[in-house]
Amino acid sequence: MTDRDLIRNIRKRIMDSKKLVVLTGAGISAESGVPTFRGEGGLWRSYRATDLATPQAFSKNPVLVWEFYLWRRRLISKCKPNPAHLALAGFESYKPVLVITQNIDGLHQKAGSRNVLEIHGSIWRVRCVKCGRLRDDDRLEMDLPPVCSLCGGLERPDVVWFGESLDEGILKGALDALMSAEVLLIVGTSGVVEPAASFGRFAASHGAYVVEVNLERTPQSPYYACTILGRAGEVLPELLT
Ligand code: BJW
Ligand code: ZN
Repeated sequence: MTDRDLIRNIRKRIMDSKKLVVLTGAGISAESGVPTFRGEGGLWRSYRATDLATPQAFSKNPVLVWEFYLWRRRLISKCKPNPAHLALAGFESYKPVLVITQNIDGLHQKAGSRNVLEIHGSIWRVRCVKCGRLRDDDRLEMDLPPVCSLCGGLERPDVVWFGESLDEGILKGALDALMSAEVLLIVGTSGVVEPAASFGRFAASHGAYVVEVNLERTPQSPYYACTILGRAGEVLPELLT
């Protein structure tokens, strides 16, 4: 099959299905200017992003971890949704779309997507480590570390770090959708971080036609119906508009 035929085939499957389910990772925001985790962008000062995204790093040095997240807030605040985010949001006028995202940047919502499950949390929310209170917080500057006005506990970004569990309700929502998906689009994720790395295989085992869009093949590619090699900002508008 030529690339053109493949794209036409996938478009038809999407158009014939009741609902589109999408799993996104850092790669979908790369063309907006948000650095990915693995690869050149994944460094801040001399630290690897994945070493700072841990409860151990936060216990050891909350101010350092907060500086990293504030730096990312400032960076993300300057980024706009790209044609990939916009194509997904625009597709809601044809079909129901559920976006399951590992990204904490909020760019899907900014593009207009209304049905987004943020399985790794949001950089725009904080959580008190002592009393658990959640609150929205979009400040780009603050005294560090922030403390809870209710109990005086330390506040942390409301994101999911390595070794932490995903929110049960959100995970269940994602698994339910994956189980009933006819087509699953997986965009810009390296497929190495669990449990999201297994979502595509899970959906495929329940009958979904799974399409991956990435610059390169991933360890999960062998389990999917096909991989389209290309930039999300170019491929998604081709598939969805
Ligand atoms: C483009 C592009 C363009 C670029 N167009 N494409 C089972 C086996 C082994 C280990 C585990 C396991 N179960 C759990 C674990 C431990 C751990 C894990 O998976 N470790 C592995 C690394 C080995 N998982 C967890 O701890 C999870 N918790 C959990 O499972 O709890 C229960 C449990 C705990 C412990 C043991 C057992 C069970 C939680 C994971 C939380 C991940 N958190 C982070 C940080 C979030 C907050 C923040 O952003 O700061 O989430 S880490 C980081 O990785 C972030 C991302 O969401 C996540 C995934 O990264 P992603 O999105 O795939 O980005 P990249 O950079 O890796 O890839 C980008 C891709 O885009 C590349 O492929 C590019 O080619 C592509 N690309 N430009 C298209 N223009
Ligand atoms: Zn508190």
